[in-house]
Amino acid sequence: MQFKSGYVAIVGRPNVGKSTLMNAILGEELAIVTAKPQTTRHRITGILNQDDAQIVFLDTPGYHESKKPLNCIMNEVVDGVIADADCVCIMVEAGQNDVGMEKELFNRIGRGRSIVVVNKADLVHKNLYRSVAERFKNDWDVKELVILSALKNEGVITLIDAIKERLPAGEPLFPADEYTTHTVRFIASELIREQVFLQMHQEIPYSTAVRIEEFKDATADDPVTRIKAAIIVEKESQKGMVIGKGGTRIKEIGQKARFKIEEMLGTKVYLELFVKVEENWTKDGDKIREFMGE
Ligand SMILES: Nc1nc2c(ncn2[C@@H]2O[C@H](COP(=O)(O)OP(=O)(O)OP(=O)(O)O)[C@@H](O)[C@H]2O)c(=O)[nH]1
Ligand SMILES: [Mg+2]
Repeated sequence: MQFKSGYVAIVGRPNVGKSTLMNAILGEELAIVTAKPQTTRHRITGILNQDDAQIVFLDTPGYHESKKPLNCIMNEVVDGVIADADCVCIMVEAGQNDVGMEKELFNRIGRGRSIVVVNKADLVHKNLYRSVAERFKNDWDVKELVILSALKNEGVITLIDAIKERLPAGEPLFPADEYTTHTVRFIASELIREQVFLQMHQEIPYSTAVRIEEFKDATADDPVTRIKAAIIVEKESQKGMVIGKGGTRIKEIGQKARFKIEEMLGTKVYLELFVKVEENWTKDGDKIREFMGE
């Protein structure tokens, strides 16, 4: 059997479960997941290593039609990933009615490279599966469709098999013992942003970015990873909200994020967080690109 390798994009509108699927496939909590839409802002690379294949998954920000600069740049990330991928999983929710935006993506990507992934199957009755599948087969003429539940990890292996059939023969693209290309520094910044998304509401998560200012690895002499990070907001009025009464909110964000960073690194972590205002950063293309880089 020939070894196969390639890039597989996961695209779709915000909140359909793209990051949950990638984590389920990898068996790792690599991409942050929250109940809020537009959680993912970067292209997140997760590598599945198997005996007969290496599949490099590219999780993407939710694609949508807002004209805000931050959203436009997030869409650019998706466009770039689509252009590079050998195969693209276009994800919709089982209960989703309007699939106009996804159809446009499907037309652009092409039938041969596309797999329609219908997620959140656990939320609809099994009797509906057939009509959901037929809709895409009849209206779109899809070549491959998989109905699954990323959250319950049901149907995921079927998807992996369908992907493998579409991948070209080739050598591994990355060392076989790695499940991501991201630095721990980047993942740490994401774990802090995840807590902001989980603990803050209204516009605050969407006005926030995280910048790691210092990252000192644990050593034999100092077995603690020392991280200093700024939570960036875009208005003075948001600063107090992130800090909270008597500093309680930022303390809670820090504690929860520290716990997850410790789990990832397997060392003790000292995490120092502070809040910084960078006026209107979500409207400034250069600033956004700085935060979208690693
Ligand atoms: N019931 C159910 N919920 C799911 C499933 N997959 C994901 N979710 C939930 O849907 C929400 C969004 O999941 P994400 O994985 O962050 O979705 P996403 O598509 O990556 O979202 P963005 O990054 O914002 O584009 C979370 O609350 C998940 O727990 C599923 O199969 N079933
Ligand atoms: Mg996501």
